[in-house]
Amino acid sequence: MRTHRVTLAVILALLTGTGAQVRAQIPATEYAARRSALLERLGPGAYYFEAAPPAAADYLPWEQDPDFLYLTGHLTPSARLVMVRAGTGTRQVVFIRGGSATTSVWEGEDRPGPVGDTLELRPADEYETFVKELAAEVPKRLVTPHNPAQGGGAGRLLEQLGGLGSVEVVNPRQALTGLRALKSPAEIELLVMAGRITAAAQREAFRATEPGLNEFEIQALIEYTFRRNGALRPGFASIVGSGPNSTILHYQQNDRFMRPGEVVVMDIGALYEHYTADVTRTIPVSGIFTPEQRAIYEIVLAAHDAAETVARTPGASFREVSAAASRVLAEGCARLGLIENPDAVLPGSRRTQLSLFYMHGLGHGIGLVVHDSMPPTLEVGTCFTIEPGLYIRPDALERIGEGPEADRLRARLAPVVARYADIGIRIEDCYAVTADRLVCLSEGAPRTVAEIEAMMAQPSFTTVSRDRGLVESFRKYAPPPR
Ligand SMILES: [Mn+2]
Repeated sequence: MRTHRVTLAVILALLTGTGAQVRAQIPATEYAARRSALLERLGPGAYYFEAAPPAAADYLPWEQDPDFLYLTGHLTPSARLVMVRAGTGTRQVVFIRGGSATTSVWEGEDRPGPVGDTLELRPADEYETFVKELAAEVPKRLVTPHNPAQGGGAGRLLEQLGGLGSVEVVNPRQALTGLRALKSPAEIELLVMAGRITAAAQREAFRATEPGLNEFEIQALIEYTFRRNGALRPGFASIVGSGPNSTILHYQQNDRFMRPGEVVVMDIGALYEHYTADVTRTIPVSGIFTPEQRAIYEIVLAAHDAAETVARTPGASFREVSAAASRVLAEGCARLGLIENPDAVLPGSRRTQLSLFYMHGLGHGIGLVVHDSMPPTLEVGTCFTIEPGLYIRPDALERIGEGPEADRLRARLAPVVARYADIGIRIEDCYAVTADRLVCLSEGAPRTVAEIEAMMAQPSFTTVSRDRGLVESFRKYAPPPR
């Protein structure tokens, strides 16, 4: 409790960029605690985890396996973690490749794991000897996410313990998902930084967006803002979708020239020390919302607010948070005539009419991956997103179904769908539940219509250095505009 209270002050200082200088990182003791928690949950046996293999070619970027990173903090490819719990004793060993003069030249020195960790470090080529010397009293239980039947390090360990049939093989996936669902104060600090940087990128994008720019120019500005503030890279493929692309949920070509009178959806997240934020804003390309865009926007914003209000209630379940948002979306769509009434379903189906325009869940956990695990109720340590959206795609009419009743509904909705066609709106923020309150990690990104329009009127530093001729020449290669 006390730790969380101290941490809230730190979080607020980080959010506002004031106060104590904090080196945000996961302490070695925390890695040890994560491994102990896993051993506690899954009991005696031999545990085997493998780092991600090297990239397919040495000029390609490499990423560590999230579970391996979670348990060790090591950023070395092909490393192995072996833990043995037998009787009252536990051994924890990491096998890493020994640096050679050649790897130093090509790849630099290996980054060691967290300073002060209690893990025993051994060179990779001692693995075989270690396995052979494993005491006979090791329980015949192998905990590993890897398939030992496929050989490799896990297979070798299985063989030593007695082989398939005589050894119980346990997949730790579910236990790790449970552990990773709740974030520690140190993890929340990293997510705070990820959220702050992502919000800064949204603000730069607001200032720069204008008709005639290409989506990739906004993407470049966003990712430039990530890196120049210390983020490693985007935590997932950046989505910058204008006009009809605003209604494609996971659009990522980002190569269309934006036109006046359209909206642009920007769904982005900075990866900071391997923890990713996830923040979406939707803005009018021309700087002012049209009445139609604004009508949809205000519904999504109201749904977002309703969800956030429920999320602030101690002990709320995410299902309740989600239901609050769906209700507001349905009522708003009914008001505009996009659906017949808030509870209306599709003819001959149990699916709601709202699902024609809102096709995804309200949110998800965030952490080492953008869709990380989270518990069903918002306990202290839960880090998650709220992201309602409405997407008015002309093909919604085709998804109504077949038959006379469907045809009648299609005819009734067609003019309304035509009026709001190609408007896609998503508003997404990320949150952390602390002992004191729900902290919005992305509050630096303006959200209301007035705030957005005011910020879009501000000058951007990028306009001066844009090479218009170079960018315009892309039209020659771009797909024909819709
Ligand atoms: Mn998301």
